[in-house]
Amino acid sequence: MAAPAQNLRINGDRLWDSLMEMAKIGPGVAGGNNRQTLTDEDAEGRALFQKWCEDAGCSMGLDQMGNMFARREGADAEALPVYVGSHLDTQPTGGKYDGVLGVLGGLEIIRTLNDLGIKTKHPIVATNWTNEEGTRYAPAMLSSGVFAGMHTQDWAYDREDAEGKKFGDELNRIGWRGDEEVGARKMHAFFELHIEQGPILEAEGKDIGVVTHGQGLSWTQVTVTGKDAHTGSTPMPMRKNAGLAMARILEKVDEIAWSHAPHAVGAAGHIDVYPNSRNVIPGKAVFTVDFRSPELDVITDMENRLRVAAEDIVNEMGLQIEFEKVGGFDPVKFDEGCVAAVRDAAERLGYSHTDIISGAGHDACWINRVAPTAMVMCPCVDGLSHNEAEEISKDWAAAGADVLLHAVVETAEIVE
Ligand code: HGY
Ligand code: MN
Ligand code: MN
Repeated sequence: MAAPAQNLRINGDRLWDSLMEMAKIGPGVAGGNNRQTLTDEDAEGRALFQKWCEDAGCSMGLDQMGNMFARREGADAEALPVYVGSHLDTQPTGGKYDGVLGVLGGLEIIRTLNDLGIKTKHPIVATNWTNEEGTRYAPAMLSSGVFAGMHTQDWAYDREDAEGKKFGDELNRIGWRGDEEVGARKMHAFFELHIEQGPILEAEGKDIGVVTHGQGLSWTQVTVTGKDAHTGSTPMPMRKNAGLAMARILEKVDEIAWSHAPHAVGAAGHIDVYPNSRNVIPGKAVFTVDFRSPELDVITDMENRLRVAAEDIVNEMGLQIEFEKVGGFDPVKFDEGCVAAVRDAAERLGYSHTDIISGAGHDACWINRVAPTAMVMCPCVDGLSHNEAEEISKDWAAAGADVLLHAVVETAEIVE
């Protein structure tokens, strides 16, 4: 396959303008975004993405999980398409680039090929995966997971948010449930551009992360049950304080993760105490423990030690405990051919680059199970993400999209 010409580049201004335009939808309170999945804001962002894709001459597809597919025809209509995308949904205090850069980077590839009149043998399909974040509906990467056969659609439709609203009902409510069977689409390859969401690339002064692996993830929801009681009149020995038990368990979570330093990580981002009243000892605490590591046996060890430590704590305090696995995937090794296409692209374009393991989960981690897959990463300021202050530079965005363009076009094979 002929490699694309070195001077083949995307339009960085247009990509940046599109990022800023999309960021106006579902604004946060501190300059970032709150465009959570299946909200009206998500629907608005989807409509804008669809309009842009149609303006670029794409035909649109939509499956029964709301995954969006914008197809640019190839010279060989029978050839399996090269897919390129990420997610438009954000955290409640999310940034402007997490996921969005990958979706709009895919669109920018199509816009650039249109500008230059370049035809590829394989069609190219820009993609938006529903509910990558897993914040409103656990688990993360829900819809790419259904697409890859990791979850059933019925199970996904039954997932409930904190208000008890079901995923399937909300997808219908916003009018973005398609007819296509989920996972019926076959791919020649899948590429995802994403900000690193960590400090490595910026610290090492690298423009591009060539993602060889993704670390594995485990989400265990823990429910501790004690007894509501008065914070004033209840003697200390009589208390069954679920909040205190949770605090002791979270101390153990930190200790367990540190015991596998430097690569393992652990914390709880979701924490609810009930009834959450200033003068009531919490009778219940519900929290999700997030463990991650590039090594599966480390994840398994952390999960097992969590249960043993937590059981000991609640038994000693006379409380009850339940565990529910609400998310997880094994560490991922991306396709060597696709990874090489990313690395060769960075080299050809003269961008500094380094191999990297993804700390965060991505739709690519599931799609890698059904198609040759690789990721391109760009740095982010101070490695900060899942924070409204998330920031990247215009040059980083352009470099990442240039590399994505070359990797996609080389895989899709230029014909004229
Ligand atoms: O949790 C993750 O790693 C991703 O940001 N959803
Ligand atoms: Mn993301
Ligand atoms: Mn995210």
